[in-house]
Amino acid sequence: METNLTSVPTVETDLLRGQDIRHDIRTLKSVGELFEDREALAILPPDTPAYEVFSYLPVPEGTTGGLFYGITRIHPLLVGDEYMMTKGHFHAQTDRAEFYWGIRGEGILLMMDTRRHIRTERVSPGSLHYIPGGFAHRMINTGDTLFSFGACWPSDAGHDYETIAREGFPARIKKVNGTPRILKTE
Ligand code: M6P
Ligand code: ZN
Repeated sequence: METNLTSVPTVETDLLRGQDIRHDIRTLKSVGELFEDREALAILPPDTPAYEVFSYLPVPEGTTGGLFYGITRIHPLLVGDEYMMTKGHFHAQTDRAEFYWGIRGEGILLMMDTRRHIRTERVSPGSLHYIPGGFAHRMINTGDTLFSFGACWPSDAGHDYETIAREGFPARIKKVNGTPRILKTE
């Protein structure tokens, strides 16, 4: 008996294609509150794309035992002297871990545990990063080109954005004399 092959998504370097792929564009307007320099933010067009997320969510959000896959592309933008970054989040199910890996360009992974201790890793094409449960995570584009990274996380992890929106991370990544610096703020 013959049966049809199921069509699957395709990964093309830092693009995810297929009928079940979600594509979200986050504009400067939606991430503006992350940045320290509000005057620098005010002169940039609010609808400028800040970063894009392609995601493949093959099971419903919240499913135990499933996995999600994503590719994020952070545009090379500076708000004042601060590099473009993701919002960053803890997982709603705090013990859930995640893998990130570098695909294109250069960046920094900023992680923070619940005691607000930070850990940073340099991200470049091919680098692999394990984010343990209980660590908030944010990616920062520290280069002059598009920075893309992959992600794989449990489908019941969820996103807690509120804690970061309220308390932030205790470090900012800025361009100082032409190079990225990790500046602790507390
Ligand atoms: C990765 C994953 C996603 C996340 C995205 C953007 O692809 O961690 O879960 O949504 O990065 O990061 P954030 O949600 O923090 O803006
Ligand atoms: Zn995550």
